[in-house]
Amino acid sequence: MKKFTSVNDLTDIKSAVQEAFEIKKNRFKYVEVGRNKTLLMIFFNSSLRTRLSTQKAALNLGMNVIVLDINQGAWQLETNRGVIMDGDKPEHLLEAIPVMGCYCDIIGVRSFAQFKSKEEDYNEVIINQFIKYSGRPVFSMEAATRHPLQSFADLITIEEYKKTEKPKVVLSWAPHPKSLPQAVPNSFAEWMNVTDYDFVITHPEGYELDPMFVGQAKVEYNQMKAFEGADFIYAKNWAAYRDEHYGKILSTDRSWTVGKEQMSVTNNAYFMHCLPVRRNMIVTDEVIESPQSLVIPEAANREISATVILKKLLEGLE
Ligand code: AN0
Ligand code: CP
Repeated sequence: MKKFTSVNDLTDIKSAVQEAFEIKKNRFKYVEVGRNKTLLMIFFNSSLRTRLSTQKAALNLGMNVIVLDINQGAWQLETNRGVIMDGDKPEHLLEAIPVMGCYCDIIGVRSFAQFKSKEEDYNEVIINQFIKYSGRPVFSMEAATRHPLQSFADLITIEEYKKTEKPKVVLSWAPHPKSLPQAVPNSFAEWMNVTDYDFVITHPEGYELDPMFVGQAKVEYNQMKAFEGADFIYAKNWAAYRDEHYGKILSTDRSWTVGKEQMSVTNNAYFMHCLPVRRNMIVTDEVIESPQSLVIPEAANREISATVILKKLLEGLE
């Protein structure tokens, strides 16, 4: 594999999930694969899980790891070409990227949607520049429109816990006080759409996602109705995508907070969230602390998804 920015970079999802289960049984099985190889992780945004799980995955494979937080100690980077750099940014991404490529074999990038321009975000300008100018295989640690390492871990988790062949999986919007990217729900939908699960998306009107990601999913505006008979509830907030509302908060309606009442109409569903989660905004204490909550095993599977992907990227090195 030469890059990993979406589900489309995996040729065979089923075998990738099988490989994940194999690695979960013996996570050091491929400790020789990354010997003398260096992973560079670049963060433009904060992280707890991605930072730790990806680093752990690299260690599982015998790699060395370097981590750089652009906003803590690096030069502030100009990202637009043609700008007269007389402001507060001393370095341009166009030099920084190839320099970063000199010190490593594989690069992971976290660069969230900035909500300044929908076009810029949805063209994945930042991570695409890494792909173009670093000379290294690049993988997403959540870019502007997708978070594939998360979605892969989510799929592994559902495959581990499902009780029927084709579970009903519901992605539900939930309220949040800040504007959050669509990357997690976009990506989750994209991965669910390559399974044969019964996949439903529910959100208030105005929160429609890019149809490219919604695909064949059912969209149901009534959350209670969507939850009926569900086997998995996947909660997430996102800001509006559509039109002039792009990046805006249209609702903070706490009747959408996932609580006992909503869970009671499900098929004793498991609760999932990528974390970090705001309790009693997205989900009540009661639901996240219940035995049906998978948030910790889901986070644990981030190490597994990252190990599979890094292994594939290492195997693709010339
Ligand atoms: C980020 C998001 O919603 O994309 C990261 C989630 C993994 N969440 C926050 O910024 C709170
Ligand atoms: N789920 C996830 O990616 O968490 P972090 O933002 O903490 O990395």
